[in-house]
Amino acid sequence: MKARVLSGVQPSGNLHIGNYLGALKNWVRIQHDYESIFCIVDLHAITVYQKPEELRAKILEIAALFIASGIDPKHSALVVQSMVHGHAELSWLLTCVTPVGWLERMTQYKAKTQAIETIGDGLLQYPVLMAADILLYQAAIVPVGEDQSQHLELTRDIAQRFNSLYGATFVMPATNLPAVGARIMGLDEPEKKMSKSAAGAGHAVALLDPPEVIRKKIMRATTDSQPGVDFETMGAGVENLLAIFQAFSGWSDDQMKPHFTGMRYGDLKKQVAEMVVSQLEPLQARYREITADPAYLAGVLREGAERVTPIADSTVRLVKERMGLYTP
Ligand code: AQP
Repeated sequence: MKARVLSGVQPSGNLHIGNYLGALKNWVRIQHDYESIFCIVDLHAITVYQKPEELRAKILEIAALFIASGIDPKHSALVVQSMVHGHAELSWLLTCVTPVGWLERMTQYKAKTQAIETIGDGLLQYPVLMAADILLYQAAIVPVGEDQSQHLELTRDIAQRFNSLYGATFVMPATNLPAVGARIMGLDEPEKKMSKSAAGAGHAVALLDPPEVIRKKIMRATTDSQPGVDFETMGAGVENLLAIFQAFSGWSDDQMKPHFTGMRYGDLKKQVAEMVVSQLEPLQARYREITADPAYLAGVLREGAERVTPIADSTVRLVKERMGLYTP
């Protein structure tokens, strides 16, 4: 039996090239080596307010983008998190073994709650729900961007704590980061990671941005005051543009260095923009085909939920038994 892979994306905004290079591209690369489950984690998205109609539309948009990016629904299960009850149920069971101090230490929790007056409990519980997503399927491999490394460590801590309290139950999941593109930075603020919720119009390239918008955003990206690319002294903005090029192209370091050394920033940006446009145009064409057939997408999501529900149910049952709940 193949080991299981699990990962997910929140339907909380426009998917960007950071999500693609940090997560989706890697999923596509490894999906056939494993039994693969990819989730649209809508229960995570509602930890901050989402307009209901927009959220419903976003869930389908993200599912279509998974397939357009190369996820093969005949092999990999595409799952809307809220369609499988085990996610929420296991999350509660794991909440009961998780010290609150572990959750308060999470950097994403601290960052997300900085600007909020009333902090919803869901934001604190977010990493427990993520642990539940992974442990529910006994996933061995979790391909994510670097920002999720801390949450993965916490998942292992929760699994270990549960195993030591109640006996060996959970597989320890390993973090799988892409070699290049694990942390794509904002084009306007290269010291901050590219993020769906950042406000700036030039911050992120969305996967569905038209070519002209992509070109404009990349040509306006923040660089530094040097005349051209110097791999020894470059600033974060230039490093980020090169990372974007390398992650999309698949070029090695040995190809990157001689090609870009000394190149003026205007030319660098043009080459990055054309690389991104050339990679996203076929993805966007596939997206349009998929969304032209809503019944197909609905079928993929129904079938995905049906495929994984027995796995989820058996884990929840095992956990309940281990904890001493009544399971006739
Ligand atoms: N900038 C990034 N570089 C590389 N990988 C990234 N990921 C996110 N941003 C980058 C990876 O994308 C996957 C899905 O992310 P998510 O939707 O679960 O939430 P997020 O990481 O919180 O994404 P955003 O874009 O920053 O959304 P908001 O602004 O809503 O918080 C994950 O594997 C993540 O590592």
